[in-house]
Parts: sequence; C-alpha cells; structure tokens
Amino acid sequence: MELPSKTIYSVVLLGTSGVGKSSIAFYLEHGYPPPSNIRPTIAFGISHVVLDGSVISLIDVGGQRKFLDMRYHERFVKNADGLVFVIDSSRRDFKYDEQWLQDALELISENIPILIIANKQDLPNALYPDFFKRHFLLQKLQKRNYFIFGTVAADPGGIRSGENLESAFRYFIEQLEASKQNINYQK
Ligand SMILES: Nc1nc2c(ncn2[C@@H]2O[C@H](COP(=O)(O)OP(=O)(O)OP(=O)(O)O)[C@@H](O)[C@H]2O)c(=O)[nH]1
Ligand SMILES: [Mg+2]
Repeated sequence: MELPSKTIYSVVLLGTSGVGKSSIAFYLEHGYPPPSNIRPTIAFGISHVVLDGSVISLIDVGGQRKFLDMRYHERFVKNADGLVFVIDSSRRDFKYDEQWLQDALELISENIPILIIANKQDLPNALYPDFFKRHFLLQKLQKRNYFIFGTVAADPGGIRSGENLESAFRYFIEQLEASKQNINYQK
C-alpha cells in the first residue's frame, strides 16, 4: 500500500442527486468499480483517497434536494481546501446544479481550487466537458481557479469504469498543493 507522506487535504464533493458522487468516491478509495446497486447518500459520507503520497479526505454530501435545503454542506465547504462539483453529462436541465454550485461558491474564497467533473461520459447523449465550459460555467466561475474533466465512474458495461478519474484527481492535487503554498507564503 502506498503510504501517505505529504499532506492531508479536506475536499468536499458536491452535486445534485444521482450524478455519481459516491461512485467516484468509491472508485478512488478502493481502486475498482462501485457496486451497481449503490444507494443515495443520506446526509454525507467520508472516503479517503491516497494518491501520489497525498491523502484526500473526501466529504461526499448527499445531493437530494432536502439536504441542500438543510444546508448540511455549509460547514464542510467553508473549511475545505478544495471543491469537487459533479455533473451528470447526460442530463439536459442544469437548474439545480447551478443552484448548488452558486450556493457553494458563495462560501469559499476565490483561490480555492475547483474541480468540475462532467461524469457519465459513457452515455451516448453525454455532453462534452467543453459544453459546460462554454454554457454552464463561464458566468459562475469567472475569476475562479477551476478546471474540468470528463469522467466515467461506473459504466454498466464495465469497460470504462474509472476512466479519467485518477488523472483528474492527480491534477487536482497539484492545484491543492500550489494553493496551500500560496497561503503559507502570504502568511
Ligand atoms: N452510466 C453511468 N452511470 C453512472 C456513472 N457514475 C455513476 N453512475 C450511476 O448513477 C447512479 C447514481 O450514482 P451515485 O454515485 O449514487 O450518485 P450520487 O451523486 O452519490 O447521488 P446522491 O447520493 O443521491 O447524491 C448509480 O446507479 C450509478 O451506478 C457513470 O459514469 N456512468
Ligand atoms: Mg451519494
């Protein structure tokens, strides 16, 4: 097992219900695909991802509307080193996604790295990451340190599960490291 030697980051995983947050957390923690009968998250769960010698403590917040209204995520987001926001690329209505994201952005400072995951790229009607860059995110994420990756967390066919997840999180760790160094430098 790879031993953690660097830093522990606290990262919040947000997005509306069913976009694949827990599937992503499961894959990254265990290194193999999540069970197909994964249940909606109640309140929140915590996974630990060990990658490139860093540990990410991944707080996976249930995306059902009631949890947004209960504002469970607030204290986690406020204290987070980074934010991961997940979208189901096969959907066409992103009203609640925008609301979730807007809500979270109001709680974090501008330098906090944001990883946007356009998940479910295996589905035939999936919108490409570029679509979200141009239409969904541009307005909201101006001046933010964000980047976007298309991924597959759980392919029912089994072949593409996990696609691009490690690359996305490797890049994210680099951004988290840079952001932390900046903060230390400013002190
Ligand atoms: N086709 C496809 N299905 C996926 C993918 N990722 C997750 N799923 C499926 O999407 C459904 C919801 O996944 P979850 O991981 O539970 O979603 P969630 O975002 O954690 O949902 P909440 O806990 O309710 O917020 C499950 O049936 C998963 O198997 C993917 O990349 N492609
Ligand atoms: Mg979940």
